[in-house]
Amino acid sequence: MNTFTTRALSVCTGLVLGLSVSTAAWSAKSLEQVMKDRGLTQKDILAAAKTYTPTGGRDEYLAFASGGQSGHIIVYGIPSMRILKYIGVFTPEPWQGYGFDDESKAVLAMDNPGTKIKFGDVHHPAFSETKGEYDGRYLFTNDKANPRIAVIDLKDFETKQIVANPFFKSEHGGAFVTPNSEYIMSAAQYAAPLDDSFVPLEDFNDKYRGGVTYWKFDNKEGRIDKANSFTFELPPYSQDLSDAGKGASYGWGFTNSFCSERYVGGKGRPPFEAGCSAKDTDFMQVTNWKKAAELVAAGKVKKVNGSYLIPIKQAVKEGLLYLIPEPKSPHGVDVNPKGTHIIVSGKLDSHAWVYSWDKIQKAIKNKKFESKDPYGIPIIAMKDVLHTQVQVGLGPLHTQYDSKECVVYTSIYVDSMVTKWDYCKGKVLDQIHIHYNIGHLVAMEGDSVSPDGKYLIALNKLAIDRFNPVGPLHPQNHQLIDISGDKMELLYDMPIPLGEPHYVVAIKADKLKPEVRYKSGWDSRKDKRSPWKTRAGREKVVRNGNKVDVYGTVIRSHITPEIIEVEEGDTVSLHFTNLERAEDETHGFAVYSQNVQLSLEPGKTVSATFTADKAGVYPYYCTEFCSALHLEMQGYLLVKPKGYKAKAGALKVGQKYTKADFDKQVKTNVDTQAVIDSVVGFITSHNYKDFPEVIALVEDATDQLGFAGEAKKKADAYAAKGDYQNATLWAGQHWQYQVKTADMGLRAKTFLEEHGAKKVK
Ligand code: RUQ
Ligand code: CUA
Repeated sequence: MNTFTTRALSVCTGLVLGLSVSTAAWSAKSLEQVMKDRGLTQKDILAAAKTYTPTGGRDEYLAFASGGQSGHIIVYGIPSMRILKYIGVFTPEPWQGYGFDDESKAVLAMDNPGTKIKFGDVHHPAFSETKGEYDGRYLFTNDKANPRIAVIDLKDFETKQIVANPFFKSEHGGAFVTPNSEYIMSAAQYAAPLDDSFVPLEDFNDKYRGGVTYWKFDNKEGRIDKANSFTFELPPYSQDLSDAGKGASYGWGFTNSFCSERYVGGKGRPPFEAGCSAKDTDFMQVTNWKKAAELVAAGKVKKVNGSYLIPIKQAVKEGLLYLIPEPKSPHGVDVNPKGTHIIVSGKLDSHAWVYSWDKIQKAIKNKKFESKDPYGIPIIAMKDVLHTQVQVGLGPLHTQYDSKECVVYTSIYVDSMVTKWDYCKGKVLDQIHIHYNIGHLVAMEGDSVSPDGKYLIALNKLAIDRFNPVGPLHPQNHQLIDISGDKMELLYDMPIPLGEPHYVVAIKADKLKPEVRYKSGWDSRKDKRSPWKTRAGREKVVRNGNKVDVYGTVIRSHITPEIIEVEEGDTVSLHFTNLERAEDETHGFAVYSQNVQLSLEPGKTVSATFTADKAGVYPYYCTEFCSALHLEMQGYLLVKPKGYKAKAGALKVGQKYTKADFDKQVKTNVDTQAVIDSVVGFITSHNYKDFPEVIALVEDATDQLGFAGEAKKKADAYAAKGDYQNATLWAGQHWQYQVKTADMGLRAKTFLEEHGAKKVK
């Protein structure tokens, strides 16, 4: 029996044995027994049944959590709470080659010369929207520390663009999206001069400023259009979160502030926290982006340092900017799905305040203001626009909307709970205790015009005793809550071991249609064919002075070229294209001591540029276990000393092959072909064309078989010349391709068997 059939058979017997063992284990212990052994209650079992996702099962929603100081986005499924991916956004992420290949380095360097800044403080992710519904195309998020916004394409879950705010020195309140992704809102937090100059704190009131930027999003290009974005200059009130109006309030934006006292601590004065929480109210800033955009388009807004800036004076004159008092040190501002009400919570108040857009609009229309702030901005009296005020608990922060009208959930920081309440009638409906100190919370599609309800996730700031201790730095705790009934039910604790997620957005999983492969030779960061795209058989090395470009390819299980020779001092650019079309056949690429780690998903082309400044031997290899011969996916970069003369004579072979070796390999290949034929027979005798997954596998298998044919031709040609050394090696390569073909074939066959394929002939 040849090696391949032995392997296939042993896999089969392993499966059968495995099954019988686990069946025995299942039947040996009853559910009651397991519950008793693990101390589980009926309620636990019910919670488990609501979240447990059997092998192969998928989640109904996908959550995208900000990764806080990690600079990443974390993707997980709901209700299983299984982490699916970390997306590198503001921080290099080697698994995805992010920040290690030339293409993604360029993303991290956008508005960041020399990639000096290597981290981001990610706070608020937001989905792109169409008519106020999440459309599953893009995700935006902010960096609070180095005021930036990133665009992530949900076709491949990769970061495509980063833009830095032209005016701010910090940016907490972003990203918030207008209903058709016309603009992405992001507000400053800590007031500062709007340019990079030094301004003494004595001039705080006059020269320090805040603001809110409306980044124009080009929906066709999928990129932020910096040139047509604009910023409202705002007073030095620390702007906090924003939300875009929708429905009734479409065209407007709402931005909180705290420290409207304009207090500056330090130098022996009481700290910021005392001075910033002295007044009973702060200001909500109401901005009209639609009218502002018209002014910009009409050429009526001036550019400052290359970007549109609407001075406070102009905004007031044009009726674009208003203030409304809101509760002490507010945090969240959340517009309801219809856009008729706005809920604001004051961190130092126990109430959530509901404002009526209808009343706000009337006050603006009738020019009914109670006064002006020191910067001349009209202030609308709170009593004129308040709908209701509800006692929800101590330290309310953020509010999420349910699918049921008027029902909302507010996170209560100090009391560590979630309050469910009715903002129309102004009454509390239910409360649930969580562990500990909740910040944000999210309901399914909770920021859209049609929230789904169903689940709520509490993003707790502290985990304390919830998980096995792992040192002084604890993971974060996301708690899953069932909100489908009248009473909220806590279902699950999920540790998040990466940064501090501030906010999560959750989208129905079937709205996302990520691709499984790129068009061949694709530069994923620029979304177009790479100039370095290389096809099989066209690999080459091009030297230009001391610049060496390597056009290479990778495929199971070899890297071409396998030997790269350069000279000490050369600038080397490696450009690799993954030739695979098979799903999940990603190859990696690392070179000894060059800080190179590429991730080559099927079809992708990426580059790595470095200076070969030291003569030596540098092995390189594939970093993803991609096939049985993954470890053999290797090569050598030889950096020759200047003026090096090659030795005479050919490479000495480590092993010699004879006709007998060749014949033996040929026999193996014939036997393997028989296995392939039988698998192919099985597939083609079934309705495999009804299964797109199988079609893809068959295509890949056919590809591999094509390569096998080419290798066989070479083997036969060498054999005909009596060169059994090369004939045996090429016959071996033929067998390698056969194994890959069979691997694909068997995967397809198993899939058909498991998915009830029908016999057609
Ligand atoms: S934050 S806990 Cu959105 Cu940065 Cu509220
Ligand atoms: Cu390719 Cu391992």
